Amino acid sequence: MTVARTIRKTSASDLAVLGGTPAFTAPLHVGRPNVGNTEAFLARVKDILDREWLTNNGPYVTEFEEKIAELAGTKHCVAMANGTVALEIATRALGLRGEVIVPAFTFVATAHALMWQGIRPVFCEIDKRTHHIDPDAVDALINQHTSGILGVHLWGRGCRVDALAAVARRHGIPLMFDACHALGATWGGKAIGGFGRCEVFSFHATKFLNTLEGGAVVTDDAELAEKMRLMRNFGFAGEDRVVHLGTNGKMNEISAAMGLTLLEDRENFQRLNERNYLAYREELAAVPGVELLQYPAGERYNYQYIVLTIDENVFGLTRDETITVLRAENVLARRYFYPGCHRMKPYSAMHEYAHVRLPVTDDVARRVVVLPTGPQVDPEGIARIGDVLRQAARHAPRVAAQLRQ
Ligand code: T4K
Repeated sequence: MTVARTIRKTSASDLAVLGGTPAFTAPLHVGRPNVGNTEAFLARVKDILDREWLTNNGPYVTEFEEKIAELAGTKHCVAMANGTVALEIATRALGLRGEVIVPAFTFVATAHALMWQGIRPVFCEIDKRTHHIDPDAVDALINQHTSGILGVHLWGRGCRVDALAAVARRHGIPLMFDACHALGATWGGKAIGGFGRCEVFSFHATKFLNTLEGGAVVTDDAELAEKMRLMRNFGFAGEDRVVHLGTNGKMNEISAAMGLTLLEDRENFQRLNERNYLAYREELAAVPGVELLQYPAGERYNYQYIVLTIDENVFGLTRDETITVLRAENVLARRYFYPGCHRMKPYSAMHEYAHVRLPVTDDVARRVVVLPTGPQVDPEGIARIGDVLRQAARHAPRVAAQLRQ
């Protein structure tokens, strides 16, 4: 545990950015991996080495797929090397081409997975309140080139599945989801994983459940699952029988061993993240100009993302100044997914995107701060982070003057 418990911030001069001692003795990262039971993981690794079966649909991958399908409430799970390859294979298996509508406020892999295979991502506006793709804006972007809709359950909260499904149905195009943040979450009481034609999870080190690197596509569609299984293994249907175009998207046994080990602790990680979220909610409730993105009651979440939006006119500091203040305290807050995919290369440099105007995305991307959670953080540490933000708000003119010098 890296929390330094000694430093309370009760005055301006306590702030590290104004010369005080940092609140934490070691850096608190956003995305510190959940590691789980090391012995259980190493026992599985030994088993893999003893068995001398390292990849290509080994027994741990198969078991991991069964457990993820169960959690997602789907008939099939196809484990992959990472979430990006899973997105690429899923969109290709669905036959998407031409244009696909995606939110611009997402990790750039959502867009790149399309562009990588010559599909044009059409960037869509989001809802200011939820940060999710806006179904009305999707509807307005559909034309004769549109082959699908790729919704994103950003921050692990389900986006407006029903409204998106209605748009997709009306236009007769497939709907799929980037559920990379949303393992273990529900929407309308039903597990995320079973919506649209398929959904994609990421098990990157920074995700709620990691397989070091990894991803998966879940679906109820047996034919689609079979196609994706071929695609992730070069199109091989037998030892020397290639029946499909394919790539190498396979998950290896060590990754699956990590995933299985962490699944055993999943509920503990979820409870710990929820405890942290509730502590942040209490701490930040009275900080002017700081709004915590809420996880509304009635659904299940993994609470992996603690997301703030800063109103600089009220808080007194810009988002980037707020991050500087936190980093001086060893709280390595991050700005995600800044500045939005439409403002990143290659998209921002392409004439097709020159006229894209997404004011809500721009505004949200300019104001979001993500804070650390997971086992490295506890309510006492969160109280320290609350102190920092309270003092920063109270003494904002002095802090701003120092930072703008
Ligand atoms: N769709 C969405 C919506 C996504 O969010 C993502 C991935 C994808 C698709 C694609 O899935 P993958 O192909 O990645 O499976 C991270 C991750 O690299 C990325 O997986 C993730 N989304 C994205 C939201 O965040 P960065 O730039 O924040 O990662 P990185 O590597 O700088 O790590 C962040 C912090 O975590 C570091 O400051 C330190 C800590 N860390 C990281 C690693 C890797 C550790 O403490 N230990 C570690 O092993 O992108």
